[in-house]
Amino acid sequence: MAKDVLTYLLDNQDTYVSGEYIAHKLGITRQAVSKRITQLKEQGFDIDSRTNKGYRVVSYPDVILPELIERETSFGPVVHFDTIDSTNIHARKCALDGSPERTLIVAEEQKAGRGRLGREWVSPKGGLWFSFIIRPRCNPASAPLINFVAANAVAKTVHDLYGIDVSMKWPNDIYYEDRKMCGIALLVSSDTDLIHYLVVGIGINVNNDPPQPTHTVSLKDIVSRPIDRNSLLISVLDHFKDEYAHFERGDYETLLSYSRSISNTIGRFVRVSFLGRDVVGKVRDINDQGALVLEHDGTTHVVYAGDVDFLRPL
Ligand code: BT5
Repeated sequence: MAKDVLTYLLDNQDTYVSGEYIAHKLGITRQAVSKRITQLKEQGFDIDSRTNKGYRVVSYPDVILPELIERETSFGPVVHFDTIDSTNIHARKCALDGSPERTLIVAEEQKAGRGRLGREWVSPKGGLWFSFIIRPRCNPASAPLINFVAANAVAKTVHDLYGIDVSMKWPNDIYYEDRKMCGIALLVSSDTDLIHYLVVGIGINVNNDPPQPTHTVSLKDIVSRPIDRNSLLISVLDHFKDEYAHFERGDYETLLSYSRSISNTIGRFVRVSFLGRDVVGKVRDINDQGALVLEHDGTTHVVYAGDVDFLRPL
């Protein structure tokens, strides 16, 4: 992302930055700086101006700020859209075009957001909808474990930032109590031995109204206040980096033991459906490949993919 007046203001949020300094750094006139400040104010930035001191950002609007994300995380370039079909689809195009690892696509709203198996993902303004590219050097069979990397990252983030305990419904949903707050969708491209790229798509209901209030929930309703989506995104990316380090080291035990600890699926009687086939049983564990281990009438079933329905309340 090209440097802009905003970059200098955000880099120095605790102090005032002079128009002259910014103009000098960017090679533009002071009038051009002042014009850009007016534009930013029109976009909802609260910028304090002081004679002889310069400018300081007091607060920013509820939009994702690529400059801030690039500065505060190890992810980027950040490509930001007001509206897009799906950040996953765009990230896949970028991956095919050779974009580097950790390229991040984020959109204020998606018109064709997608869940798994082509299902619709409702993505109005106010939510956090983003995708990024990774190229893990590992066997394609390990790719589903990235669901747990992402789920752990979201769960740890909301615990750290808001003190909320969420649970993970195998394999890719984050629930608050019995309502879905977040979904994760991976796009994987590989041959039999090697992963070419993986797109990690994460959707979190944040400041938006959730699509079906009895089944879904937004963070703003859990904490009863609006959420700073930039801080939320920064923290999820940070935690992702840490969880991904376990994965890259092959330390699946550390990764999965946290996932198991937040699982709402282990111990439940479930039906797992995949492409028209159902398996029913009590969930004993999530194994080291991330598969669900079910037991039914003394027989053990290992299920690698599917949708879980809980058959009995806890
Ligand atoms: C998921 O699929 O839960 C994965 C969702 C991933 C969305 C992100 S947003 C950024 C990136 N770009 C994309 O296009 N996608 C990713 P799945 O397990 O198949 O669940 C889909 C089901 O969740 C739908 O059939 C609905 O029942 C429900 N659903 C749809 N929109 C929702 C929302 N905003 N919040 C909670 N549940 C929703």
